[in-house]
Amino acid sequence: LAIAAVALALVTPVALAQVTVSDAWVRATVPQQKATGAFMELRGAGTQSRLVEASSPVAGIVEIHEMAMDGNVMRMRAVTGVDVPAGKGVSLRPGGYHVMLMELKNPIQVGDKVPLTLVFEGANKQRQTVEVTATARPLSTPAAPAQKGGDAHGGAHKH
Ligand SMILES: [Cu+2]
Repeated sequence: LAIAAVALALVTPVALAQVTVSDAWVRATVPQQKATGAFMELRGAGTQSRLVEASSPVAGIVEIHEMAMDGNVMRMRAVTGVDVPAGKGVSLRPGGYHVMLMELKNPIQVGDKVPLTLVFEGANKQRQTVEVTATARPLSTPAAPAQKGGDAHGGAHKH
């Protein structure tokens, strides 16, 4: 009976009640690099919610950033959050939204597992915390076509 209960718990559609996060990864760093980006796929819950906060033990400061073209220069800026519409997918990826890890305590090596805590806020202001593990991928990952203007997650990142 206990086993049946566990199995039932696994198939209960909790996923509908919360945002699901998949394919989380972090860009590996080179020595002296103090900031990098974390990327992932978000899948909206049954109702609209918003990624409002992120943290990680590997970084002193974690912000939610957006990259966008400013004239013909790609810039990034901190945003107050990322909306995740009900049931819709939102990508955090190079060239767009990302979780910015700053004041890195150590270089992030390819293959490292980086814990991230994401906080989502629902329409009712209720907060939901999602823990994910992001795997570090090489700096040169050709993950997006939007890498014009150099890699802003390298030494060029300024605040
Ligand atoms: Cu950034």
